[in-house]
Amino acid sequence: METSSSTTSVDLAAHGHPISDFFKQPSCAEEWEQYMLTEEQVKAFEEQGFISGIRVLTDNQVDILNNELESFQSIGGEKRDLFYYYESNESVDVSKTLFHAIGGWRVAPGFHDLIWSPAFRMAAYQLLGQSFRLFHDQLFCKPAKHGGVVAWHQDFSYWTFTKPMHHLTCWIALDDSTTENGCLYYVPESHKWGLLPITGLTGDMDAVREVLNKEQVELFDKKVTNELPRGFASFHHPLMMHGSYANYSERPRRAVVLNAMAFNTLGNTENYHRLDALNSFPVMKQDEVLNGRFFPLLFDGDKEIGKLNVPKVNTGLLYNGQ
Ligand SMILES: O=C(O)CCC(=O)C(=O)O
Ligand SMILES: [Fe+2]
Repeated sequence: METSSSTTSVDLAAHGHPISDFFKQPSCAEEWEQYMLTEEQVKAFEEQGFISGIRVLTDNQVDILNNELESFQSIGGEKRDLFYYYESNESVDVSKTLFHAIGGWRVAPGFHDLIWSPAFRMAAYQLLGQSFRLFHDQLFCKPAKHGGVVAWHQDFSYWTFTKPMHHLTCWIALDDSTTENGCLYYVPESHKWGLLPITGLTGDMDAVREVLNKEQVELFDKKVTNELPRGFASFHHPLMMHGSYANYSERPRRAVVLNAMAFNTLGNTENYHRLDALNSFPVMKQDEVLNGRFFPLLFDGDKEIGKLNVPKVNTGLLYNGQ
């Protein structure tokens, strides 16, 4: 990967555009077509709350990101401070390990340019139904043999310091991800449940059961696995119930997650009760659009694809605010 190092600064958020040749970018509307989700995929997302099996990275790109990820394990000083969140082991059960970090896109060129992945951007545009920004990225890594769980949760339960709810998550496998090494699971249609309270991210896997009603428990037991080869992604709705079990296998299970939000998402921090959790995040003011260099515009529909006919979700149905 060639980066233009003479023009890069320590905080890569200074660059609101790709800084390397990590991806070849479409240069006209027609070149976006190869990345377009079908009508059926868009419908499936509306009905189930997720879609899966979308290739976002080549093998070589996965290798580059895994090398950068390895360098994050021993990172210190100025670079370490760029992360909004960094926990080498977030597991409540300390005999297991879950590396969780937010903000890698500010630190290393591959992760920086990943947010401009054309496959991610086209799909996210279709599934959000409009132009969007980066909210943030995340790394979730479980080492071989003793990888910790990510308890069942809805992403938006952690994001109520923003509004309205018009967000999307893209989960990208950096290792082949299977039931053995702790792949993600989804509860199809749980995105229709409304917003549930936070019940913890890294402790008791099933803690959320306590806040579910009888019907929800029945659906909960119909969870599905989201096995994916490295380089492939799934996309899920901000109210989608998802989680992942421990990794006792001989292989690591690493993943990078891209969280996107509609271009006009606002801060909602005034009465937010977990402000401590936002200590290292950029300042987000009540009722002000989250824009500027920490929330780069990743896709401007009019500019990128003009009048090209693209299947998109029904935004009123999926994102009617919470
Ligand atoms: O990687 C995992 O196991 C959890 C990921 C997650 O919570 C997410 O993508 O929103
Ligand atoms: Fe999540």
